[in-house]
Amino acid sequence: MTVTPRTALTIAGSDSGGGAGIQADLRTFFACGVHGLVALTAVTVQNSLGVQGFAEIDTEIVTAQIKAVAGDMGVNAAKTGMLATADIIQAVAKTLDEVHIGHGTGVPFVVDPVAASMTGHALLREEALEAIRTELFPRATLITPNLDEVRLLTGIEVTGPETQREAAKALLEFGSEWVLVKGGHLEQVSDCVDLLSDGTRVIELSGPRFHTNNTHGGGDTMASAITASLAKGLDVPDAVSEGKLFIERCVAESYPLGAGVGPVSPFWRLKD
Ligand code: PXL
Repeated sequence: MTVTPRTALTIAGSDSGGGAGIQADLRTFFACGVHGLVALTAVTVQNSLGVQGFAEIDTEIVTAQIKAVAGDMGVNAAKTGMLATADIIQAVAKTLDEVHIGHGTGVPFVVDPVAASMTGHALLREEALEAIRTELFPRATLITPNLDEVRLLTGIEVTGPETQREAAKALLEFGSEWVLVKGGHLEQVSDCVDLLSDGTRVIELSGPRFHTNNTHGGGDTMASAITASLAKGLDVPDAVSEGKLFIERCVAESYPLGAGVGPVSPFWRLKD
């Protein structure tokens, strides 16, 4: 009989362009060998040029999706991406407690604090940022902000290693177990250095910077690859190292699609 794979749940929005959101999460989970489960939070209308709009899903439907899959299939790790509104965030937090997912439950939970698309379109109503800090971060095993999200969440402008450490420290005060401050948007630095910390350990992960315009879905793909590794039982430092190696190949093998920003791609994993 075939062995049932581990499961990973994404609580996130749909990208009609297929490069970010749940589409990135599901193809990453698949490429990493875990079964993807979904609680859809919003439907975006977008292509390579940007987001034209979105509609959120009824809060009760979001939480019912989580309960339906957690109760029957079991969740080995979960992540959040686009959550759209403070109501959805509050309801998701309450439901995660009910189904025993998150910090202290034994089921790792990754929060990717998605606030805007790369093209600068808001994917989160403004009042919802506070809910991410107060409702989700204390329940998170790991949070994975990029530098724009760091600025929105803490007011800290990361310009180099020192401010990156300062930001990690400030973010941990919101209560997550670990923080990964991604340095990918620090364009003046030749390497791409991410900083992982739990307050005691500070781990620098350095990798090559790829010069491509096609980076759509990069943040989602990295967070999903980390979540997949956590679902397989890796600890946070190992899962993040694996996730970084994974996203590097995905960026190296990204492709043009449409007139704007093309997607990163986990296809290489299927070819190898
Ligand atoms: O990459 C962040 C992101 C997450 N979720 C959805 C998105 C995007 C970026 O465009 O569209 C649905």
